[in-house]
Amino acid sequence: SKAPVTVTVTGAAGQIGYALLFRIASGVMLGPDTPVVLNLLEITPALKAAEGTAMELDDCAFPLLAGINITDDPRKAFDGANIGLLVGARPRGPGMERADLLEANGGIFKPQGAAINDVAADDIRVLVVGNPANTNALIAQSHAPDVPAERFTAMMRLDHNRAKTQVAQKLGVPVSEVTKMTIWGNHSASQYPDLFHAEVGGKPVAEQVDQAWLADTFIPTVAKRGAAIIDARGASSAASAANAAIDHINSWVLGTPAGDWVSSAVVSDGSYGIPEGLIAGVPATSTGGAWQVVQGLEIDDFSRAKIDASVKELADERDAVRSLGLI
Ligand code: NAX
Repeated sequence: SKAPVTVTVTGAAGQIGYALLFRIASGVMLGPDTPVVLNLLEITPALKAAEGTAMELDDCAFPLLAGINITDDPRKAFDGANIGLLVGARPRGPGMERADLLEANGGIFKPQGAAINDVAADDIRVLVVGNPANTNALIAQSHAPDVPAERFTAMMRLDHNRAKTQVAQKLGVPVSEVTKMTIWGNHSASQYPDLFHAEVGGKPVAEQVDQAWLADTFIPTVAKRGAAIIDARGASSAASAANAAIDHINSWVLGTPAGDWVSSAVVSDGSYGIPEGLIAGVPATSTGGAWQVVQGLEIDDFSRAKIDASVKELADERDAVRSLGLI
């Protein structure tokens, strides 16, 4: 049988971790033939809670779960890791300035990047979920000089899935009929969900909805969905975020379907005028375990302005972490 894949999950005792680990262990992320070892990284005060989650994982008797390790040491957690899901992050507290937030996250993602550099497996693939996800991914990537930069990604897939469902509900079609969705830029309120290239029935969605709905309802609904969930649930998105992380890794490792693409934040090669090195959401396919940016899409003035605004926010975040000495 196949050798187990080691999956490291940080923030494993948090609410996304709780929604994520059981599904990874069940085989939905890497497929029904791939055993997994779960390495759970937590801060010291949350180790006991992580142990509780591990007890429940044991109690599921998942046939594919080949082992669980729990630690508060990133160098143990990433030892031999093939996949890293970086979920644990420092949320913005009351009165916290942006620089404080970036600094606090630098304290998390710098050592994790360095540990990945030193002890992870050669094929390590990293998805950063913890916010600000794109910039946290940039921090980790910049501290892993021996790992190919393209192995560090950030999550746009929750926004992508949200956008697909908004379109499906608007047009009264199954979500599976919505293809070629793209979330450009930053996983933040500045993100740009693009309906000029998304298709239903082989035709651009933008031709099937009125411009006012697209600009004044659809885009803000997708961009502010996280806040709407908090308002309704009294807690931030967890199961949907975990689901999106699983989708992202599944697409990356097992490939995207022919004739479609997904949204992934990857290290920019300069495509679409996105400055090289920024980790920005783009349309992407995956084959052979590597992302390729979908090339050649025509970008009209409306989209150009939206993409540029979100990318500018990413460039500003990069400049801020650079001036703080975090990259
Ligand atoms: P929780 O607060 O429930 O869990 C976070 C966990 O991370 C805690 O158990 C904490 O002890 C742990 N942690 C903190 N610092 C750590 C460190 N240095 N090493 C290891 N573990 C550490 O948050 P949860 O709801 O699970 O959300 C986690 C992150 O995902 C947040 O940053 C959140 O903003 C982000 N999200 C990102 C999304 C995306 O689409 N990219 C959507 C959902 C979510 O909001």
